[in-house]
Amino acid sequence: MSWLLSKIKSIFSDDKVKHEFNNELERVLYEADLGSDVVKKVLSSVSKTKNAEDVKQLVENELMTELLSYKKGFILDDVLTVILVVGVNGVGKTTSTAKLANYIKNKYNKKVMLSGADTFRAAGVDQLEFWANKLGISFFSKGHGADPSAVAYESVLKAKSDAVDVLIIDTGGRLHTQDGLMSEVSKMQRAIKKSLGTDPKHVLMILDSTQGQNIKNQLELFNEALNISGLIITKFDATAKGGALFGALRLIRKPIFFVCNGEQLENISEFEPSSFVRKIL
Ligand SMILES: Nc1nc2c(ncn2[C@@H]2O[C@H](COP(=O)(O)OP(=O)(O)O)[C@@H](O)[C@H]2O)c(=O)[nH]1
Ligand SMILES: [Mg+2]
Repeated sequence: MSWLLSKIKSIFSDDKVKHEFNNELERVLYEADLGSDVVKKVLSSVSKTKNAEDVKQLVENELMTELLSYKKGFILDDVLTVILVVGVNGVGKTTSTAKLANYIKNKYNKKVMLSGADTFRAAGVDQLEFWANKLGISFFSKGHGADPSAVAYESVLKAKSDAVDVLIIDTGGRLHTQDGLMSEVSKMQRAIKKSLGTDPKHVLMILDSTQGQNIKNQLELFNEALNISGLIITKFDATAKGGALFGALRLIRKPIFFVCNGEQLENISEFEPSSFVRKIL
């Protein structure tokens, strides 16, 4: 039995007066990290139900409705599609970049190139190059310590001259200050526009689903600086409660394109609301 269902069942099994019951249920729903909108909707319809399964079904329906609004097809351009991958340190940017490259290469049979702009860490570039070699796709970087914007700019020119279909640019997530990080990624976005002639098709933000409430700050910060196009949720295999994501997502309402479920290349799939809901309930 799911965590939430067993909690709900235990509330039903006690002989409680109605307002006590509602308070208990409210507490359990918040404990599952569901947002106040979802909790209010469930509480307002709960008077019509008679058992725990009904309540679980109500929660499930509310979540499905909400999550469906985050589903949107991941579209590539016919000409060079540039994807900038951003997020804080350790969330899974480099791993997700490799997974996404593999996914696009296999699903669309496109020519993909990776660009390593995490030049801040000594191993940042090597880690991505390892994946590019493993996937048998081309790789561009200027090595440890190079200016990330110069890497972005030049990799676009290289991708154009090599008739690449999809260029994915991996970035660093650690600088001395968050302001520094935001101005660096904004500068990269401008550098891409200069060499490409248009904005990158996608600015994908990587969110680590195990990070709970921190996700909110990260999302606001990056979205304000970059107007992100959508999200990749990582470490969904390792998160205990996915509910905390909802509050954060509700703030900016950007599509979730992919969900990652492990460290292997194939552990990426397009966002499916139903599997998300199963994980939470
Ligand atoms: N369990 C799990 N681990 C992941 C997932 N994605 C990334 N990781 C691990 O998280 C760590 C940081 O990943 P990395 O791509 O280097 O993060 P970056 O600093 O954002 O580039 C590595 O050990 C990855 O193997 C995932 O979906 N599930
Ligand atoms: Mg990295």
